Amino acid sequence: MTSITGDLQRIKDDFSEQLRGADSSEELQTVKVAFLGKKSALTSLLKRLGSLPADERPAAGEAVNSLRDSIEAAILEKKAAIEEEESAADELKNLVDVTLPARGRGWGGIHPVAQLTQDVVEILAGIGFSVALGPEIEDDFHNFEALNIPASHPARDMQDTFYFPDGHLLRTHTSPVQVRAMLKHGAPIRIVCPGKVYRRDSDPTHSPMFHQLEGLLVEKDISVADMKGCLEVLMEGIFSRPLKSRYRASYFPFTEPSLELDIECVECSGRNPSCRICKGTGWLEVAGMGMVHPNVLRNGGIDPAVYNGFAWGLGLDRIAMLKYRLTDLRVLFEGNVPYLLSGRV
Ligand code: 2NL
Repeated sequence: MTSITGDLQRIKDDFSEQLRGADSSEELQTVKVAFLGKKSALTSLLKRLGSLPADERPAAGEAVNSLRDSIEAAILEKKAAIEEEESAADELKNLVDVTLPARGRGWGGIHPVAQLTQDVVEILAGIGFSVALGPEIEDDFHNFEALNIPASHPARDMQDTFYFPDGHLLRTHTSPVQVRAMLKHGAPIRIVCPGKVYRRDSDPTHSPMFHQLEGLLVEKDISVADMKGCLEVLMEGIFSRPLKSRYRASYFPFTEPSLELDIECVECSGRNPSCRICKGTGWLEVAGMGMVHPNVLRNGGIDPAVYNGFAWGLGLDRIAMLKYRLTDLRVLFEGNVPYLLSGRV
């Protein structure tokens, strides 16, 4: 019995120590196998009982079984404690902090050309203009013929215009919208026509698609002075300050007389001989215009003996560049959202 008592004490101490060190379900399982499994010291002790003298066997057996029971009980107790701890830790890990702010969806922004279009439309609404829109796929009549553009005009060339096999084309300016509006509504009329236009042109300073904005006013007794006044309201509105302007004689088939408008350089006001914007000229070309040609009025169903008026056209991309101080036209077409939203424009 003495030898067994010592063994039992050693197993008991050994177990106590290892149980203390086990603090996960896995470690506890290892301890359980080590002390209750087939290869455990306790099992081999049980096997040795048979070799003891008969009178010692009952007490020794009882002592071994009692230790076995207390080990089993201790393991169960520890198991419960560990499981409780583990599930508490698990719960903590899955806790949701409902006070955290939502992830958000990122900010949307208005494209510079869209912003400028809105601004121009609003300025012109203030002096009686409404917006007119039309198709981007046009026919020869509305895009060229009605505008007094002769069959021989270079703009009609395959080299400059995108044609469809059936003779339709991508509009090369927004003028056809105005032709359609004259035919539909007649005179008097005050409309502004912003939109995409297309030309077979692609290099660092030309995009095959760009944005134009044209305006048309047809009433009675309209003069070049009315046209100039209108364009000056527009330019002052766009650049948020009065700017000097000058007009140069020009030529368009759809207007007579025809003029081009230059405004004072928005960068240097003519004070910098090496200005990168005006190239030292002090002036920026911003629009073409003129008194609507009688043939164009007629083609629009309006009697030129009764009504007259003016029209203008300007490139929105170029004006957006000037207004927002962009140095590269391409940023307007690349769709680089982080750049467009960076506040650079
Ligand atoms: C330019 C020149 C211009 C027009 C567009 C127009 C439209 C009708 C009748 C007469 Cl329906 N004219 N539009 C007139 C003069 C110039 O644009 O340099 N655009 C970028």
